Amino acid sequence: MKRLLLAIAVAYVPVAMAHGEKPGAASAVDYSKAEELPFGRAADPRQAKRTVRVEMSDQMRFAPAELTVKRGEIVRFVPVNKGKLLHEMVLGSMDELKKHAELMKKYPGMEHDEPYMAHVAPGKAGEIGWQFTQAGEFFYGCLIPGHFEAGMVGKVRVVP
Ligand SMILES: [Cu+2]
Repeated sequence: MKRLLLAIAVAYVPVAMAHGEKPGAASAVDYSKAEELPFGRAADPRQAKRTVRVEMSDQMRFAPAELTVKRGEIVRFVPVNKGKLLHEMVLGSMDELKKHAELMKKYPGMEHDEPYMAHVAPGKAGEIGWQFTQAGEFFYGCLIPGHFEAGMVGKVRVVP
């Protein structure tokens, strides 16, 4: 099943991080080789001038549910799980998130791990370093089956 996801998501896998490296191994990642995706690229969270703490709740909400960043800005996201359920923060376009959510529904046990997502256990915090290289509207969603559909989605407005 992982294979199926990879086949579908292959265009979105930054080469340098495609082999199961965890956030803890970030120092070993060559971010200069991170693939440019339609919604930006993986970036070293230590280079971020801005940290955005995003709380995730069992009410199926992100807080904040909306933020504005400047094009080119590197953001260090710290998703914090305030609930009792597993939640995740996945960055992407609305189209990609919807497709991915469908896939998760079809294959609930599916493992997925990419630099633009963080799975966060109850009471824990994760980290995503991301550079928004394109202006436009992008999103973050929780793709645990049922959560996205319940409205667990937030918006990133990237201004030029
Ligand atoms: Cu969730």
